[in-house]
Amino acid sequence: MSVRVHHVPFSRSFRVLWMLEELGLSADIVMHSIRTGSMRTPEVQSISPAGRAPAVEMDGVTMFESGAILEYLAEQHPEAGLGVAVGHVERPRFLQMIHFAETQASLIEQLNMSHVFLRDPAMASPTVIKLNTRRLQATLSALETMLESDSYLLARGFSAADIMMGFNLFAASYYVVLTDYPKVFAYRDRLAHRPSYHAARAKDGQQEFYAQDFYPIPEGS
Ligand SMILES: N[C@@H](CCC(=O)N[C@@H](CS)C(=O)NCC(=O)O)C(=O)O
Repeated sequence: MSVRVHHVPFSRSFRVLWMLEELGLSADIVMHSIRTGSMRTPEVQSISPAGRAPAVEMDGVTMFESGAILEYLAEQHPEAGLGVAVGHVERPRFLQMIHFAETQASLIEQLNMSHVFLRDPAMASPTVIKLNTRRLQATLSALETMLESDSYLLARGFSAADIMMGFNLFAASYYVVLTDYPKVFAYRDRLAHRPSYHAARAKDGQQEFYAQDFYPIPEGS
């Protein structure tokens, strides 16, 4: 399969790089930057009209939306066992977790906007930051109740849903103390030990968002 990925380091397009490593597929990776707006070109927007990463071409098929791309790749490569077939007892949970990952990612995105993307940090609302942090914490509490020890999101084992969620957990820890969620913390560690994760990180590029390791809720919120 010939694959071209428009990628922003440490963004949701990392999920595609990770999935490709799980599948043993190589890709032509085109690097972009959110700060320079380099996704807003006719070439990228012909694939992803909103100019967002990931935007991919796979054997002439173009797609955006990381969850849809991962589901498609899993369907194209059923032998890898990274998707769940229609009719399988775990199909509802698979779909649920793919989409829940985006509920969580949207909260991280809001926090990124408040903490790292505004030109003047004084423009951010401490109240909104507090609310979004609490909402992010609620998604992690939910995940904590859904995870078993020594497991992935599905009882049948590692799947594309873990890639969707796993990416988030490396970004969430800039805003929440992940050790407050022991099963989630152990789960992230489990994911981080997968060779595919390391191989994808080696291709990810330098993140240009975070200037510190942790961004607490501001005083006075
Ligand atoms: N739900 C979409 C979200 C895509 C998205 O918003 N990507 C961000 C990077 S994580 C982006 O390209 N942002 C560009 C911008 O905000 O200008 C997905 O999962 O692919």
